[in-house]
Amino acid sequence: MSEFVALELRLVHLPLVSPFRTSFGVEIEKECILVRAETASGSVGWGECVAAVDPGFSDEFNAAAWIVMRDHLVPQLLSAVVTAEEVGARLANVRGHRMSKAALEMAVLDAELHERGESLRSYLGGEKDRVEVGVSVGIPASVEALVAQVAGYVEEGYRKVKLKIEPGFDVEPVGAVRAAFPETPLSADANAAYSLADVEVFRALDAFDLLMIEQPLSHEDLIEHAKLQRELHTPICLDESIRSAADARAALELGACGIVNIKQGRVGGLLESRRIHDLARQEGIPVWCGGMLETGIGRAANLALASLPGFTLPGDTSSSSRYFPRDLTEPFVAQDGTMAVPQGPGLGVEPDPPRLEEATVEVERIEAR
Ligand code: SMG
Ligand code: MG
Repeated sequence: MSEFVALELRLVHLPLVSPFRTSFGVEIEKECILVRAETASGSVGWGECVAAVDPGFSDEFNAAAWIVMRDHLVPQLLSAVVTAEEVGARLANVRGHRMSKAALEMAVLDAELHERGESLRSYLGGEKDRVEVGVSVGIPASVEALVAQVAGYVEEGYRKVKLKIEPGFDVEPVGAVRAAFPETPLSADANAAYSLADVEVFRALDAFDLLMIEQPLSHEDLIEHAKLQRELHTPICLDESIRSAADARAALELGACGIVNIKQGRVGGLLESRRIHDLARQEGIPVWCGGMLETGIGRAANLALASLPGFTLPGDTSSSSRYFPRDLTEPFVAQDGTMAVPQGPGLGVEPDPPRLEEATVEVERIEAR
């Protein structure tokens, strides 16, 4: 339980090592909002908002997230004694904006856990010291370039390679990678780029022994995913379509997927993520931790989440060097396809002050009155 005296929003820009292209757009530079929460007793907590510059992955984007946090969410957390568990209910009068709410919950939780001296992993009920990780490969210029890139990642030891697909770049590239790497656990992520009329594409992908096909159809759909799933052997994994535990329950009841990708930002926070994990586990559905090209702050939260027992498939949490020439925190490094779960209080990491200053393009401090 903490009393918050100030919350600071920071817009940061970090160069990416290479552009990341998906079916909905390309990201050349990482831009995100960090939240710094300060309690009356002097503890500090950090949160990272997974929204991007454009409303491509979802309807959330940074400029809107900044306003909704500053004007509608942050004021409700200041001058009050709140626990992380209460953040969701306290912010429920604002509809949607889950990525913003998740960032604030993360900062509140980090501060609270620092006050208690407890790690996020322990708080969430994580059981693993290291978690299996994979890598997500953007759409490249050619199939040859893709195969070469995958070769490097396989060499690095990643336990799963996820290929981004879109209409016109699907069966051929996935087939080429499968032929070059017959043993590598592979998946394909369409980011909602197809419709049921494309069923033949998925029948063809079905032949490549993929671990899963991620979000083939509309970001708001469950029913058509259930229809498609009945046509395929490969499990469908839902990402964009699952924004809450209620969505997950509906998806499982409908048979819309066999696997769930959990991203704390997409579902409104770590606590909702745990509810989805618990539900899926009860239903015998595997989950894994997705990624949103987070800096070290968000990646620390992902690793803690991925240490829960139902996360039985490798996550999209790759080494810092996969994303940034220089991360905001100490770099994360995968070894033999696994990554250590931070053990210190809260997230167990914090931004390096000079690095953070260098990356910051805007700061706004909102104080309790
Ligand atoms: O964090 O390594 C990462 C990115 C993983 O592919 C990834 N994320 O749909 O799962 C997904 C995408 C969404 C982010 S696109 C910028
Ligand atoms: Mg995805």
